[in-house]
Amino acid sequence: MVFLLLPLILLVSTIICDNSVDEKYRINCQPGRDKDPNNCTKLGCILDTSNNTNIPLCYFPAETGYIASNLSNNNSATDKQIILQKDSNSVKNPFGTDFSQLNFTCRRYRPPISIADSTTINSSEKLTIVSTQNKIWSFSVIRNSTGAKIWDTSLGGLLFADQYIQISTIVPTDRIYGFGENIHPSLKHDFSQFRTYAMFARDEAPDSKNPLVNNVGKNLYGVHNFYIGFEGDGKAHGVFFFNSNAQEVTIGGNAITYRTIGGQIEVFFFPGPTPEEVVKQYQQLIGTPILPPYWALGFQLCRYGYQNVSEIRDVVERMKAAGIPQDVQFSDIDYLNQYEDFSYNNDSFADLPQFAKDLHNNYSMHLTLIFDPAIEVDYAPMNRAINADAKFIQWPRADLVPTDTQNRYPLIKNTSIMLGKVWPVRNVAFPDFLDTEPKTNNWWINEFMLFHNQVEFDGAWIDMNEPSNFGTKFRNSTTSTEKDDNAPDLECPKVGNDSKWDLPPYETQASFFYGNDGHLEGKTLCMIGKWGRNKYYLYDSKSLYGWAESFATHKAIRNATGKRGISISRSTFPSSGKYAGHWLGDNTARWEDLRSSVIGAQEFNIFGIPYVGSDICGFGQNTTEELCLRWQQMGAFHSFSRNHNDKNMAPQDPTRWTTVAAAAKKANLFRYRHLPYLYSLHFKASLFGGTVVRPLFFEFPADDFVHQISYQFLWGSSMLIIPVLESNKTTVDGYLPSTATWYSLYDDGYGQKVPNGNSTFTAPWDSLIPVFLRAGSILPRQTPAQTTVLARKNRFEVVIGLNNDAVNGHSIANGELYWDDGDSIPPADLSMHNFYSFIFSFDATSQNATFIITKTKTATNLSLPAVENIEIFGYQWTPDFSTATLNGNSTDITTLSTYNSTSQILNITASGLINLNNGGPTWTFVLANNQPIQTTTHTNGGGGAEKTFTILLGFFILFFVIVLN
Ligand code: MIG
Repeated sequence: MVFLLLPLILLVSTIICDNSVDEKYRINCQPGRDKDPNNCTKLGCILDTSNNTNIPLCYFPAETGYIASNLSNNNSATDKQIILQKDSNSVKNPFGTDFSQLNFTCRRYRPPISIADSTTINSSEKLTIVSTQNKIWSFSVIRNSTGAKIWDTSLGGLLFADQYIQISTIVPTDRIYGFGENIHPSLKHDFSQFRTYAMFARDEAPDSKNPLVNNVGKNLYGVHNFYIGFEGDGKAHGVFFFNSNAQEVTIGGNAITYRTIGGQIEVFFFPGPTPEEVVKQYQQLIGTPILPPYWALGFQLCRYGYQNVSEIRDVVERMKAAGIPQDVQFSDIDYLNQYEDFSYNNDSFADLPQFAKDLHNNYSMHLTLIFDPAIEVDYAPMNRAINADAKFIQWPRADLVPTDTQNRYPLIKNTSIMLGKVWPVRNVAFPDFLDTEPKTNNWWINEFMLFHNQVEFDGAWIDMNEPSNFGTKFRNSTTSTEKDDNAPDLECPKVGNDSKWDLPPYETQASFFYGNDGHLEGKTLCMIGKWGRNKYYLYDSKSLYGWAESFATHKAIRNATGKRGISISRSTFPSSGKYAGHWLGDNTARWEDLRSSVIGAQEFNIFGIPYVGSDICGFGQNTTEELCLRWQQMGAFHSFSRNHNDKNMAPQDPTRWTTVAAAAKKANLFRYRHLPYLYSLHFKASLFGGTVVRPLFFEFPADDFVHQISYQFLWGSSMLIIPVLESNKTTVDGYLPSTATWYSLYDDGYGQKVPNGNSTFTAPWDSLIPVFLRAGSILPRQTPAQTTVLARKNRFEVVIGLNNDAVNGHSIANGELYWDDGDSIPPADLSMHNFYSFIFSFDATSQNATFIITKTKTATNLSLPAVENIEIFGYQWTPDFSTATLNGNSTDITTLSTYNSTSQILNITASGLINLNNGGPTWTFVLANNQPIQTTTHTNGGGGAEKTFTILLGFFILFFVIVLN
């Protein structure tokens, strides 16, 4: 050993003299538990003896990596494979032996990875991969049109051992958004410190108060290794790192470093060039988001710790009496008999079946129930599973099975099922949702159907699917095990070769974050466990568990209910959005958590899961009146809008305080009025891909200021929301992008133009939070009601914000409506679904105003309420109501219509005004003006019109695979 060390030290001292790396391009050589500087140079890495804790002090030499063996200079690598050879002079992988040979391949889209929607791709923007060799081999991903480098791996650091893979890239700007699931202190990443975000699905409550410990952000429930980045000229691209092992990224300096402990490096690049196009392109790969049923956009109420059905009945009644719109009532695990899936407590929840019927019949409401994946191993559903040859996560070999535990349960004693322990008294088994045969999923679906025959639930809330397990221990560990327990703890192998799964050479921050006793098995099953009928180790695939359960439950809820249904999953992975929505997990009733939920919902829209929201008023700890009020106001603007509370916490449904009840009522009524718009956004995202709740930089990428904004967001391109997220405020500071014109949609100055730029907006408790309509937009809406089922029958309305940036004296606006029955199961190809779509356009001059509705798609057997109200902001002429015509025939609007020349709000109201069930495909409404009352004031332009979708897609996959000799 001494012999070997000497040359190493010599080598290292040379490196220190010659090769120190600028802070901005450093790659940490000691990311694990060992931070001892004395060990740094032994690794062949470079030690910086300063004490700046914001940068890596022990880092890889720049020449770390591979050499290409078949590369001519400046080679465009698009159509070829490059054989990479580990550079013998390069530093050794600290966490295993690097494979000596790698295959680098880059090529056009390769359709069938299991999550991919295959599609034909056509792109106006193109990316090229150029690989080069100086001392070591590296590559760049370059945008053809501008030459911008989206990725550039020339800083070195490529390592590839069996259980430690690393790649680093220089990024063009610090405008990088994404990666998850983590709590991020801001929407845009901060490159001023080297921050590492762990990605490994885990049952871990978000801590928004201390989101980073020593610059590490812990891994929450899901994994989304995807980001949107910007180049210097404002063009956006996307990068997806497709890998399901425990992994992490370090963001800092001018670079991003990826580390994963298995699988391969497979990277997808999306050329944009706008953020919304990036998301659409990403969804061409992972699938577009599920279309929720219309009722799932209504307000939802839940808590952990309802004692019985009558307590739930009471809260539903209180909500109704207070006039607070509510569509969905939940029940948490309280309803279960001994916490066993597909059962209900015959005492306290004996009334559950009748309650479900009453919700449907008497309240026009829906019921969502919780389902945990873990199945107690000695009751009827397990019996049926065994008989159906359904599979569960299992030990890979018989000698690993703890037979004393197994023997407790006659049903499974001869199996190698890996037994865990969750809520039920006895041990549990985890369904193999990646079963290579359909047996397990069919059994799950059948259980849903059988249970639905008893309780007519409508939605499925799938929790604990990281999967979460309580009290996992190491076999032979010093921690004592309680053998006489009702359900022995799971123990994972800690010694010998089998320990390589839970104790790999590099455990990732997913373990290090949780102290010296934390390892990969923490709060979950042993990594040696296998599923996919004994095909995949959890080590490689555990982060897919929530995805797989979502896939199965999506089918189960539809088969059981015969309707569209919806599932909400705690653990997610890319393409989960195709099957389920997500709630942001066990937050705390703190202002920090309210704030971080605003970032979280925007990020999940980027990840392709737009049906997302937080536990309104906060899950853990007792909330306060003010926090709950502000959270109800903000949460009314998240697609999944649910108040949820932990067991033993004081009740926090909005009726608990008169102020909160009033605020929730007001916010929900606003939401319900605008649901046709929100639903249309979801519909379009499902059809074409894209976001629903949208960060401001999506719409205004050229505005430098919006890149700093974390806490405002948009509905689509047309509605901007500025929530109040701090205590003791009756105003909120906000920013309205100056390339658009904005109208107030809330109490203060309703219908009036609002100055753009930075402002302070009024926001007392009894007002809506500030909401603005982008000029140039038309939003479909509908008179609200107590539930969406009732509201859907009410008249349609439209609100129009005129863009008065006159082109030849025209004031214009545009919009869309997508409409279906809201509850039926659409075909896999949503474009074949039975739905209506309409385009709205409005064009006014000093002479007259023309409002045109064009039906672009017709549904059968679906009648639509009439459009009976048209509200127009920024109308600068006095109309003559007697001149109104529809399709050339005079129509009477004189009784109820109004025009206010001061506010410039024109309100056209008439019963049965535009009947969309008859005639068409075009309805043209015209109204003449009397005379101009004032000259046009010029405002800044910027249309809010939804852009027509064009598929611009051309991305490359890079991936490295081990060359098998
Ligand atoms: O270990 O079902 O995130 O929403 O109320 C806690 C009880 C299990 C965690 C979920 C939370 C739910 C709770 N569950």
